[in-house]
Amino acid sequence: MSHGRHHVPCHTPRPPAVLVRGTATGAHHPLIDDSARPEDLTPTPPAAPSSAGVAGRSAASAGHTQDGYGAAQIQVLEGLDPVRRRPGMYIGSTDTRGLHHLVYEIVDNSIDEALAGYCDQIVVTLHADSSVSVLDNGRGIPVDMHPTEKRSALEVVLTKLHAGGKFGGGGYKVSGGLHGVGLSVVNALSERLDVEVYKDGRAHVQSYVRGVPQGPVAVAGHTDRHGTLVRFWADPQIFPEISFSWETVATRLRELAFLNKGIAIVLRNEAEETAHTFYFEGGIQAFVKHLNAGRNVVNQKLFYVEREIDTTMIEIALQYQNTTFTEHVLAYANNIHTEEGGSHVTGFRSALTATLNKYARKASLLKDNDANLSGDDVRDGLTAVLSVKLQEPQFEGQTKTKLGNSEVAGQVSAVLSDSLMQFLEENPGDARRIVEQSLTAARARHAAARARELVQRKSLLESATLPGKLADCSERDPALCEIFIVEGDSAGGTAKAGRERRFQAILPLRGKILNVEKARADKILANEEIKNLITALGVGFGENMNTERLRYHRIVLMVDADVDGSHIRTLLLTFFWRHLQPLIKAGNVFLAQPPLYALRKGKTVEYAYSDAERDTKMKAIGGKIEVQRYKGLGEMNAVQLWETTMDPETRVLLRVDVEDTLKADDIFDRLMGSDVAPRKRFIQTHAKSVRNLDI
Ligand code: 1YM
Repeated sequence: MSHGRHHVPCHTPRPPAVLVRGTATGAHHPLIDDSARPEDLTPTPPAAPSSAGVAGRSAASAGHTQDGYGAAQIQVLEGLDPVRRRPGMYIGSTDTRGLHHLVYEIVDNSIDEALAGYCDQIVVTLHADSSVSVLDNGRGIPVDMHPTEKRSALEVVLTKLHAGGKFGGGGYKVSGGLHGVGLSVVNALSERLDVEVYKDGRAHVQSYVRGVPQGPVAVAGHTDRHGTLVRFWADPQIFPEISFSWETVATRLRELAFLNKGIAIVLRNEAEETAHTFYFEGGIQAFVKHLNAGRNVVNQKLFYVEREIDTTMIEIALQYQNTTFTEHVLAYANNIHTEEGGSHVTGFRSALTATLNKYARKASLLKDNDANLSGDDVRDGLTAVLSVKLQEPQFEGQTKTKLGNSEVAGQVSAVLSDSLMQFLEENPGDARRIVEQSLTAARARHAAARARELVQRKSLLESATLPGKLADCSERDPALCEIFIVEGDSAGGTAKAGRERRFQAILPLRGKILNVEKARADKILANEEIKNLITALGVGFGENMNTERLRYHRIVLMVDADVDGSHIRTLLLTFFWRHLQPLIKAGNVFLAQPPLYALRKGKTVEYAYSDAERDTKMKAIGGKIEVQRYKGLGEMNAVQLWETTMDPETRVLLRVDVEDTLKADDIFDRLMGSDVAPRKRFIQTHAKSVRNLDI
């Protein structure tokens, strides 16, 4: 980091050590204790600032017109007039937010001085009279005569809107949005402002009223200290409310202390005689720890890098947590919280994603066939602070909190890629835990995407024409219509031949349909059988599903009474439960109950739907009975199928009715998810316990 801005030339003659007070405004100088003689002047240490910083001085008075000050005053008034007329342009607003901005503008000057390497202490005092003072132990604002302005540099800084820019160049003007014009803006919006500069063994003082100097810079006495003290009284003509909030100021000072490690920032409350010091040796590392306090962290060792690249200072700290699965990435450019992101955030994100993927593949945590982790995946549970400091920040966006400098993206990305890869390789345990957290996020993301894509596909499905395989009924009133979803083309053929065509439709499904529990939306909807089913039912799919368009009020699943059949039934039920749940809840879904046995004696045939029924019926019939076990629907002819399974007069249908939906969710999860063991157990326990008889 380069040091300092250009010095104001020091060879110009110093202004006479004259104190101007009791001027036309009649304002009292709050920093001056007239009772003390100049020899008594004892400098107070920077850490304990007070208005006693200058304890006394010789009082010589000078009239404005005598030293030609009048003209300068008019000039100043005109110079700062735009600020007083349109304060919002300079500080955003004149509400309490804008009011607090005044403090930050001054503190920013001290921070700049600290970043230039000349200052390590800043003391902010909230005074009992609603004024605020800021003291730093930097070099002190130059007080030499300005060569062209014919006034002291200090006065120029406090009265010229673009003084900061003019004096600057070189080093970092890191501070906020006003780029060095901060002091003059605060001065313009203050009912009064006093400044003291401790420099070269002297204390220089000057006082302003609404931006107008009440005299030239005066030497008030001797001092060993160095630094700048600015105390201001916000102008009630500008601000409806002029009292400051300790909490608000403390929050910003804490943030600044995090962002600028090694600077001690003290906040004093004069009325309550309290003081709080914000000082973080670790800087943004401490910031991340603070953000993650009370959370369960994933990587024990925090990642941290600080590097300068092409005059851009880059600092990144990050640590994953799994207490909440949200992303907390705070990005700053020149100490400004860039809420709208920008180039530094872009570089950060791309490097994080690329590096974690690269590492995950290298460490075989991602296999060749696995898709890359996405940006969202790698930011799940991430807590990070990214701080860049650059020479000429460009702020864009709605609220001017988006960093525009495009070169910063590559700089941040280069620094992070490099250092993060090294960190992961040196801390394999933490690295594995981070990647695993991202992998978990990826799985969750896929599940969510499934749901989203369903919605997007709905229009496609709604416009489709009825599937060719559907043997539709002629009745148009859905309340009177039934559809049999039949396993296999051959059983489909039999059902078609046996049905009552007027109100019964048949849709044959070829083989096993897709297990929707394990497939993503795109795959589900690419599945021909499922597409046919959805179009036949007519209700659409996803978010805009409309059950009122249901074309058949009875949906009957008709499968073989064997293992394959029960599997197909489970697959269908899973699909209905996951994607057409309202139909189940409305009681539209049924299971056909084909008989397990045909019991023949001579020309009469009886059917049994269970082993128990078979035994009872055989006893009742008596004699020699031919028992046929149906292994599939295909073993029945059309008439038999009609009589046993489809005829509303004689058939038995089971209505699918799920009372406890949460439990059902869990069951389908275990039944159809990727874990095999629970599925096996469940099927073995429940396969034969379907009850809930209807019709
Ligand atoms: C309580 C507010 O303003 N501190 C401060 C400001 C300046 C310097 C040091 C400073 C800067 C430079 C050289 C330089 C400023 N100087 C100027 C200007 N605290 C507070 N501390 N010497 C001292 O940048 O080269 C503007 S701000 F323009 F006069 F140099």
